[in-house]
Amino acid sequence: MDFKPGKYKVKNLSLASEGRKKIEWAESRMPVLMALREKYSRTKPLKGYKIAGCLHVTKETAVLIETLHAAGAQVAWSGCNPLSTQDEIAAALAKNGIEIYAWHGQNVKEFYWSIEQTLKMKPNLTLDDGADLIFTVHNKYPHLAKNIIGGTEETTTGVHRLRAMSAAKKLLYPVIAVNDAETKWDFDNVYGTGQSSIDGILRATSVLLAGKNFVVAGYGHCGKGCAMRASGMGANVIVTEVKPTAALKATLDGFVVMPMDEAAKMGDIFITATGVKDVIVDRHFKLMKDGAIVCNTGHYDCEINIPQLSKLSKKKRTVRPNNEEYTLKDGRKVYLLAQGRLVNLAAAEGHPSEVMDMSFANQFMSQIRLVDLHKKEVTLPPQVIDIPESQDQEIAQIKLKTMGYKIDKLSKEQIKYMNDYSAGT
Ligand code: 9W4
Repeated sequence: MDFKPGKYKVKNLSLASEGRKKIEWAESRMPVLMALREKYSRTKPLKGYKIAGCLHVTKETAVLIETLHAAGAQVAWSGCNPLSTQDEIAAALAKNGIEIYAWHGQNVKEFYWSIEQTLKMKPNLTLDDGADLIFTVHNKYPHLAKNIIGGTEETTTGVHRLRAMSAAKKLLYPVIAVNDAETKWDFDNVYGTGQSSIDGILRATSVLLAGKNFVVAGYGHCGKGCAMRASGMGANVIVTEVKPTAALKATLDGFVVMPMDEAAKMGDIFITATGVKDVIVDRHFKLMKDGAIVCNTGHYDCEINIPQLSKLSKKKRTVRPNNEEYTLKDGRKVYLLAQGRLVNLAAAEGHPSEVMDMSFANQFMSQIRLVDLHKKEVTLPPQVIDIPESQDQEIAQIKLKTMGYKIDKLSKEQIKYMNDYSAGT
């Protein structure tokens, strides 16, 4: 471990050059954040502001951190999941003078120790994924809240917990719900999860998707993304659902819909994306074809009932990284990927940088917005604050521009026509 109090604690500083190459690769795929860096490194609107951040230490997060830093902020960072920190990225950031406390495989004590180190700077802003940093301030260091003008939160779960806190009037400062930006959740869930889940399946199995029966459980945004991409690679997609409107959308999108009890007999590959438990259970394993592949991309690892699969099996062995072969008592084999955890994160690299570009541009713009309002002496209530529609459109517009696309503009007459209720048909 490399430790310099007040500066960093990371696994191994000598990994820095490997990490830097990965960060540079992400930079080349994150044009929105890089355009914002270019713009705000000139005016440095965050100068004099201290940001404590608690978010997965990945190559994409590094691009966000260095953009905040380039815009003038003093930054201190910790990871928000003990298993998601990439040590080479943490090393590259530490080497570049970013205050960071993060290493892969932290225990619970080390995890909170790291968060607490970032609070020693007495931050003016917090940036969270899962709200652990905000909770640490509220539960253990509430006196720090008086210096904090606001925070931002990345995920659905975090926003959900913060709304509950706000309803109970327990929130000490305003927090912007980055998750609820359309340029965040819609693109993350459909395009990010869609591609990275297929990526995880292929890395763990290297099977041909063309001609396979690919069963997607759940046709929410993630399920839709997986179905769309599997179909694009030539698989026959079958969707299972409990919600009539979602099932109807799946059929109109061209997919076959049926209950899991029927799909279980037909599927070659199964992916769960529902958010509920026990989607694939023992009666389904009993029906599956020999060689069936089963995985999950929903948030919880209980969508596939693994204890029941183990109980049905006489033998289990790892055949490839993130791929376990269960031999059932009648000799059939079922392959479980990434131990039923999120296959896109455990067996692949999560959302592609191009998708994180928009999520993190929302983080960056929200931090800028908090500082802007503070400078204008506008006080936000200590509640969960939404991203304005204009920020979503601005980020989408920059993304389009960096991709080389132009779009049309409404004329004054068109706007007038749209808003004129007297015009009739
Ligand atoms: N990563 C994660 C979490 C747990 C975990 C045992 C071996 C989420 C979003 C972003 O949660 C994240 N457990 C693992 S690997 C693993 C990875 N195990 C468990 O067996 C493996 C996580 C956001 N994100 C992207 O999606 C892309 N860049 C990003 O910053 C990152 C990580």
